Amino acid sequence: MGTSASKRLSQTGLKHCTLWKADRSPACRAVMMALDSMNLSITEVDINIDKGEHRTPEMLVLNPLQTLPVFKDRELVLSDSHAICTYLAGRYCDSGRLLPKDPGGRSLVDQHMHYNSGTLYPRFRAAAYPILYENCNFVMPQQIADIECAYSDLESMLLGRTWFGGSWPTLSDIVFASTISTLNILVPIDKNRYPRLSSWLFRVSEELFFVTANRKGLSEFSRRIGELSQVQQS
Ligand SMILES: N[C@@H](CCC(=O)N[C@@H](CS)C(=O)NCC(=O)O)C(=O)O
Repeated sequence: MGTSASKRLSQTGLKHCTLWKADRSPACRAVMMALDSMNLSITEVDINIDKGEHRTPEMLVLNPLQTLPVFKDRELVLSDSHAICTYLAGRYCDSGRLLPKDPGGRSLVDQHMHYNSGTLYPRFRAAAYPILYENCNFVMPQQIADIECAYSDLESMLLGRTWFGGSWPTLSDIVFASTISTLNILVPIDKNRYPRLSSWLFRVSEELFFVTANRKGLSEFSRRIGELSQVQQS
């Protein structure tokens, strides 16, 4: 377990906030991208999931669900990446750039976060966890089919749009960027079948927040999956 101030882009320091995270985790990377996108620096504590550091008595007091990320701002403790991103954007980003202030724009971002939480993320877990934790060395056919089905949904959602939530990257794109870039390791996105999704992934990968806060953990995930499975790593 190691503690540091986040030093990716780090401009406005919020000393009273702490994030417990593992770079390999897409949910943690979403929060890290949101922080970098707002140029916020907080205390970060690296947790080793493989060593069970997220299950220590101290961590269980903060989050009985035994998942990461966990976030604390003074007395407030949050343990869901979507809630953390929304809180940070609502509390510390006045412009409404990441989380639109108008009810329509805000609902669209909420809708995407529900899709991420309710559909994409469970499909990520179903594909990755047997490899990470159960000695399976491939992505199972049903999981591949479910992920392809999600790619098809996402391709439709991008019709006529450059970004998911608006004319610029919002929390929708940040939250999707972490999950979809990770799914792409497990089931590569075919650019002929999903041209809009693959262009969007290329576009979002060029954003500074992705470079500073997603790439390293994504490589770590890719390397780990490569060691444990027959999934081809690019
Ligand atoms: N809905 C939660 C999901 C969090 C979650 O499942 N985190 C994973 C890491 S990606 C975790 O902590 N897994 C614990 C484990 O692998 O034992 C969120 O978005 O924060």
